[in-house]
Amino acid sequence: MFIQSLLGVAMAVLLCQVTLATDKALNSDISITNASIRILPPGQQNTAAFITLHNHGDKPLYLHKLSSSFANKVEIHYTFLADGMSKMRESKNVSLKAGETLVFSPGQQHIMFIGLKKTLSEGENVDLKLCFGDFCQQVNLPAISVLNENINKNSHTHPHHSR
Ligand SMILES: [Cu+2]
Repeated sequence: MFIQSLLGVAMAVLLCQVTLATDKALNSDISITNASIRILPPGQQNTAAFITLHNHGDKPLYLHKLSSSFANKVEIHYTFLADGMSKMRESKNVSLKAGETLVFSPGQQHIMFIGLKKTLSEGENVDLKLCFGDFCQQVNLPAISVLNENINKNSHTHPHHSR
């Protein structure tokens, strides 16, 4: 009898966990900090944005789409060295495990705004939409001139997608 009720409880707990695991991810599972977008000298078509994402939910989140009203295209890029030059390439299938923090920072993995539609001015808020699985999160990126950037003095800009 005792064993049976114990089994019943165990089953209930198990079923409960299964139900939780299939629940949809919530917006509250992601927190966004240290957001900014870089203002480059006039004439640049592309720029980089930086952000820290933290998944405090209990399921992995897949960042599968980024967009902004300020750019034709928004991509995630990673940087690498080739022939002594810093290069970058699009990073696909970006995900955050449960509890994971993902940092986009100057000279490292970053968010690339391609084909800027407007000239950015200091302090202006640039919208960015990040879509994870079945929900999207909107964030405002304050624009900061590359000259005022003090996060990483060693960071440098490089021609992007030039031929
Ligand atoms: Cu880039």
